[in-house]
Amino acid sequence: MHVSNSEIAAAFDRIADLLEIQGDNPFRIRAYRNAARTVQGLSRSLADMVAEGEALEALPTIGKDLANKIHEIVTTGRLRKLEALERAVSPGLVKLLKVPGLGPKRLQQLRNHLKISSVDDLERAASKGLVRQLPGFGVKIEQNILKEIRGLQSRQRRHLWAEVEETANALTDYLRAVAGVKRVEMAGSYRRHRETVGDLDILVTARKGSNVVDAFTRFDAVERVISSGTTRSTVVLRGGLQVDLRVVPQVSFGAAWHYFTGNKAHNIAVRVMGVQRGLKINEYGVFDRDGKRIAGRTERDVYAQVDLPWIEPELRENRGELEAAAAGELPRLVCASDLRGDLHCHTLASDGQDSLQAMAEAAQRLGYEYLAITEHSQHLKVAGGLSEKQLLAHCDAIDAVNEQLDGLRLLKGLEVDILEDGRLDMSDAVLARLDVCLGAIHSVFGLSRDKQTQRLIRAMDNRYLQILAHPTARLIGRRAGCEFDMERVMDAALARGCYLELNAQPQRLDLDDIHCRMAKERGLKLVINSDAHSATQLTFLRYGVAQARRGWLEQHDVLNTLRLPVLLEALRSA
Ligand code: DGT
Ligand code: CA
Ligand code: CA
Repeated sequence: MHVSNSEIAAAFDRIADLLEIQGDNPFRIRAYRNAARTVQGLSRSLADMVAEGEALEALPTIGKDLANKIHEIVTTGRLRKLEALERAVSPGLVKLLKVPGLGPKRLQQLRNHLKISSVDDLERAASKGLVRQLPGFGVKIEQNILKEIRGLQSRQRRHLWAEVEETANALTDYLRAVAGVKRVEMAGSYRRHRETVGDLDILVTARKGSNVVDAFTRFDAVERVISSGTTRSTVVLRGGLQVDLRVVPQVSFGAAWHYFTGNKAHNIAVRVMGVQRGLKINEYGVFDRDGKRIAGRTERDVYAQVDLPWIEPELRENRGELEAAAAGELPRLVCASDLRGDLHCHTLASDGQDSLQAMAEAAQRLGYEYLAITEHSQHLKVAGGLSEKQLLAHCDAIDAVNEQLDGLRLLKGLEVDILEDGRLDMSDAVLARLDVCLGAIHSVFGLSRDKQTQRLIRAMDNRYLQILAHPTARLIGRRAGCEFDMERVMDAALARGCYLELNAQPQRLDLDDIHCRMAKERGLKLVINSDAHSATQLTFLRYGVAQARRGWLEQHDVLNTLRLPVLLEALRSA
């Protein structure tokens, strides 16, 4: 049995929810929430730490009691405290807590007077005007509840970052063209480049009298206006994406941008640093003891007031970036222009949509030094996998294109299937002829943790395998990643001179940010690959770069920032 960090974090969050419904001590509730966040952000597996007898109390926010609970869940797979709470509280009530404005006290009233025990119950009662009759509720609160329930329903789905990119660009272009608008910037998880976003947050500065809020609600993709005032508005677009707009004065812009970029934990930590210096920091600015605004125009000014340099949005997750900033040890994050090529793409020869020639020309236009052509192997029949003979013929075709290319070198590669037992779906004799060999799992995702770990390590035992492609095989929102021991796989890769991929396909982004950081901490380089199935998809590399930045990666942590001769040398010694 292996209990993952996410499962432990989810258990703690759930305990916090249930305690809240019971009206328990707020400090205890916060302790569980903080612990959940700590656990979620760890790069090491708690189960492994327990197995190795490491002291969990050394972790921030984890005291003796929580350490015992982690121990219990890791060794028994159960948490008696949680089980007892689950028995005591009805499940519909847990969801009700998510309705903003409904504290545990009001929940009790709803339950006692109207027998409400689910979001649906509440919506029905509020629509019938029953909620307003309860002592302390009233019409206004009833309407708010209804509004929030509807918001909650539309907010439930998270959207892939890449899915909303076009909308975000269209909307900011549209707002920039509105009369009187001076500045338009994205904030929130979108600016932090999380792989998924709950909603979009946009900040605007405008001249007095500008009708920017009005214009916003008339954007052609708006389906429903949830709220609209003089300085803020919330709308839902077709397809269900919610967008929050806020109009802020120029003197506050930096403070507001910092606040609404988040994340919340980062904000709170910065605010605490302010308090330690006798300053009040909020979305309007930084204020001294006399309430005088001493900063707020730019983010840099806000950070400077707590003696920090400006911090890249991708790092703002309260995962150690504030400590690193204070110590002058922020990473110099990798950027798109550091990459010299791409080591994973497909052409018409397997399941790609463009010819070898078209892919090469596109890569040339992007200014790459190299592009590896890596079709599937025959085991993956649905994707037109190549037989040995077909692969050798394809290599000849690549050679022929290379003859005519200037500046760009096509590398002969393969995305070979890793079979269930860890063998590769191609003979060593053929693999020996390639420049690059990626190995990937495309089936039997559900092996036990041990078997999956062994499968991946055995694949890397093959001396020709250089890169483990989309290592967990997850599809965001659709398929959880395979269960295996990531630390062991990374150590095995290091020992064999292999590399792991950060696959940039927006629904994969595999490895994720936390795994990227885990690799970096071990000194394992990653390869950021587009896995393009068409010429236009080569530009997907930028999503991978964003994820790498969230994982604190620098230029030297990424293999394909190397010049071609150095890269080839690194691959040969793999
Ligand atoms: P999302 O939309 O779920 O992908 O995530 P965010 O980070 O975009 O969150 P959102 O849209 O709810 O709020 C945008 C930012 O506003 C958030 O990252 C931090 C800030 N913020 C929101 N609520 C609070 C709060 O209660 N306290 C503090 N300090 N900041 C908040
Ligand atoms: Ca947001
Ligand atoms: Ca928002």
